[in-house]
Amino acid sequence: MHLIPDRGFTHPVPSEITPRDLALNRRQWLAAAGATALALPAAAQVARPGRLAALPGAKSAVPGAATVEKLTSYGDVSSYNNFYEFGTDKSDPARTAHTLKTRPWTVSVEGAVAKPGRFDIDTLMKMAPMEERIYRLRCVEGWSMVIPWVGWSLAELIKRVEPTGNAKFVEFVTLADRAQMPGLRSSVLDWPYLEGLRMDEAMHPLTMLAFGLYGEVMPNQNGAPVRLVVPWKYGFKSGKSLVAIRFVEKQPRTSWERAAPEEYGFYSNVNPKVDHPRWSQASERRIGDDGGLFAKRRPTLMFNGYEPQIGQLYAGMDLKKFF
Ligand SMILES: Nc1nc2c(c(=O)[nH]1)N[C@H]1C(S)=C(S)[C@@H](COP(=O)(O)O)O[C@H]1N2
Ligand SMILES: [Mo]
Repeated sequence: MHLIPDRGFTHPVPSEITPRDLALNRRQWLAAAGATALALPAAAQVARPGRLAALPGAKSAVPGAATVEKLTSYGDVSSYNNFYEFGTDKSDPARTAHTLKTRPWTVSVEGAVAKPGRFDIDTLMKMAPMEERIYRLRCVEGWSMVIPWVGWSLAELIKRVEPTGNAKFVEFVTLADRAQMPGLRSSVLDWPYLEGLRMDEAMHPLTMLAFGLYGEVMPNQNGAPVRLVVPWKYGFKSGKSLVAIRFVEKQPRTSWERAAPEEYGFYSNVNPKVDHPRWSQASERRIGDDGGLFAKRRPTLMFNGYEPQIGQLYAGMDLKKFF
């Protein structure tokens, strides 16, 4: 194993990528780049921007936890956001989320578990070793980013709270505090922002609780102090600034399903073959690509490129019906 130490981080070098990873990545890369890239790009180098407190993560061993694509810049990741609690414009959260108080903060774990509890955020952060994971994020609106998150698999928490047989789904609840979140005055969504996963999706090692990005604690606008990241689903499944995680028997009715059931299904797996009623999902604009709005669009990959890791979760399911 060859690791390049860099300001406390470790990064994979190409010699660590297995032949299988390479084959998969190369196919995805060639497809995405329109077959123009013959050589794989160098492994991502994550340097801290030096804006917030350091939160280093070790290289993750989870398959799929590092794409070989160029990272979206910290500037773009932290200034082009969807976080409706802070306004509906992409530029609103970066401007207004400074009012979010991230300490003290607790995450309540409730419902069908043998060991429910309220976890103080600083205790929660120490529950498992921090890992750096480079995931694609694909928004249902047709843009995407590549973000180096810091956190660990949600499964670590789930195993500790011991779900009972009645735990079939997991609900994720975001803070809803009018004093801190100016966007709550608008009724675009039913607050609090509520999302959900099936139990096997929540347990999948790629599903992550993220506490930071780019080697630093999470910027408020990206969902400080803790958010979900589910890389094979449209971005809205990844709830920000979580205050509760609930284990339930019935499939949750998420905020987006309540707002527009024809447009946002419970599953919302990235799927280039199933269009949103208002937007084609066949291709995407990578934020930061040369040409801005006029940059060449990239083909969207099935399950956002994570099909080898998660495809079997949906074996036999009609993905048009369960969109
Ligand atoms: N609480 C909450 N979480 C949220 C949202 C939101 O409006 N509120 N927007 C979602 C959407 S639509 C996307 S694409 C991602 C964007 O995450 P990012 O700003 O970190 O890129 O956050 C998701 N999580
Ligand atoms: Mo989104």
